[in-house]
Amino acid sequence: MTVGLQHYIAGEWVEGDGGLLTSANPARPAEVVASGRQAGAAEVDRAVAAARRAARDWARTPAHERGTVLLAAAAQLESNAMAWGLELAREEGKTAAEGTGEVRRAAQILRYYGNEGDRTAGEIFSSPRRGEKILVTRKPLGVVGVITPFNFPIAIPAWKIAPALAYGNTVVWKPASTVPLLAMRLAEALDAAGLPAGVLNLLIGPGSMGNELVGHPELDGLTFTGSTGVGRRLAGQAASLGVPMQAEMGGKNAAVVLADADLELAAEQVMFGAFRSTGQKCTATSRLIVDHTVADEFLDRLRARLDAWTVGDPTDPAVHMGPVVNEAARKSILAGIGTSVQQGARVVAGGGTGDGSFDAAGDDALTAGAFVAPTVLEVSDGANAGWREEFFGPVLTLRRAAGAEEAFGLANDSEFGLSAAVFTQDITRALDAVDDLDVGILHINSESAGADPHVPFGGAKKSGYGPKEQGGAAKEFFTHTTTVYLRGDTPGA
Ligand code: UN1
Repeated sequence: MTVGLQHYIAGEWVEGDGGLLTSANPARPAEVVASGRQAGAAEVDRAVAAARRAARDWARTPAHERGTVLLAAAAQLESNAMAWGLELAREEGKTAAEGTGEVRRAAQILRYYGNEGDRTAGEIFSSPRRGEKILVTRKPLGVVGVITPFNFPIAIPAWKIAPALAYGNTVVWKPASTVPLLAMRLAEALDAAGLPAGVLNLLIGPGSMGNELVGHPELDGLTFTGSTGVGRRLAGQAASLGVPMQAEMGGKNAAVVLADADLELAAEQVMFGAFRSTGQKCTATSRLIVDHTVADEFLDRLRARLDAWTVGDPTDPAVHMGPVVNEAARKSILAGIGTSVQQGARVVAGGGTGDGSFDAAGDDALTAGAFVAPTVLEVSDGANAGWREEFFGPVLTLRRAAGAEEAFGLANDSEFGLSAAVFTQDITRALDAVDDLDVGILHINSESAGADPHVPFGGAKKSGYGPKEQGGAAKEFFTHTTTVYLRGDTPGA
C-alpha cells in the first residue's frame, strides 16, 4: 500500500508543488512506500512564516502545558508502535523489531521532554546594589530549523523536536527524503496531541529545499544530524548568518577488546554494535582493535556469530539484519570495501561472496534489494580507507594491538570522536580508557551504540559541532538567557 506524501504547514496537511518523490522498500525496491510532490522554496517561506506567527504564543504557553502536548504525542506513538515500526522497517530497512523499538524510544524521548516542562528553571542572584535582585531566565531561541537523517527516522527527529518544543521554540523540519512516511507519522502524533497550528511544520523535499531553509533570514537556530560533509557546509552557512547551530556528524567508532576481556560478551556486543540496523548508526562500531594475544580466539567467536546471523527481509521476524537504505548506499559501501581490499585489507569474516555483496540464496524477491553482507576486514596500515572512512554500513575493520596503551592509541587514530567501547574486566584499564579516549560517549563492556535522553549525546573532534544534544545539553542549545536586573520603586534603596 502506497501512502500519499504530504507536508504539514500551519496545522494543515498540504500537497507540495515540486517534483515527484517516492520512498521505496529497500529490500524490495519495486514496492513504493510513500509518494507525492516535494516541497520547494515557496513552502519554505510559508512554513517559516507560520512558525514565526506561532512563536510568541507558544513561547508564552506555560511549560507545563507544552509538556502535556508532548506527553499526549508519546501516548500516540506507544499505541501505534507496532504498526509504525513495521512501516519503518519497510521504508528504512532496519528490522521490524528495531523499528518498533525505535518508535517506543521516540515515545520515551517525548515523555522525558514532556516532563521537562516541570523542571525548566532559571536562577536568582543577589545584587551588589541594595534593593535589587538579578534574575536569569531561560527563553526559547524562536524559530528553529531541524534537519534529520534517514537512519533513525523517528527517534532522531524526536530528540531534536521534543526539546525544541518543550523549551518553547517553533520548528520547521526537513527529514531525509528517503523516509517521508515516518516523518509524517511523528507530525500526525503531535497534531493529534493538540499541538497548536504553526508550532511544528514538516517539509519533505530535496537538498536544495534544505538549503532554502538553512539560508532563510527568519531562522533563529539550526539543529542537524547527518554526514560530516553536509554538516560542515551548513555550519559555515549558519555561522555566516549568525545562527546558532548544533551538528551531530560522522563517527568511526572503535571497539577495543583487551587481553583480559570476557570474549563471549565482547563478541556479542561487537556484533550488535557493528551490524544492528545494518551498521547505519553514527554510533555503530566500525573499527575493532583486539589484543594480539586473544585476536584469533575472538575472531573465531565472531565468525560463529556471523554464521548464525540471518540477512533478509527486515519484516521477517527470523531476520537479524535488513538491507541498507537504498541502492546508492549499497554501491557506495561496496565501493568502500573494494578500495579497502585494493589497499591491502583482507576479508577475515563474513563478507558474503568475498566483496561484501550478498547472495539472496534463491529468494528471487530479494535479489534487487539493497543488501550488503556483514563484513569484517583486517588491515595493518592506518592509511587504509577501511580504517579511516565512515562507510555507514555493516563493515568492521580490525587491527591487532599489543597491550592497552597501543590499543587506546589506535582507537584515537581517527579524525572522529563520537563513541567507543572498551571490553575489559580490569577496573584500572577501564579508568585509563576514560582518561585516554577522545570520545563523547564511552561504553565499558557494552556496544558503542545507544543513547538515553537524560544525558548528553554528541562527539569529540570532528564528530560534533556546537552544543551537544539531550539531557541538560539540549536546554543549553534550545534556550538563551535574559539577565534581568530587578528593582522596586524605592530610589537609592
Ligand atoms: C544510538 O546509538 O542508538 O545518527 C543512537 C545516529 C545518532 C544516533 C545514535 N545520532 O546514528
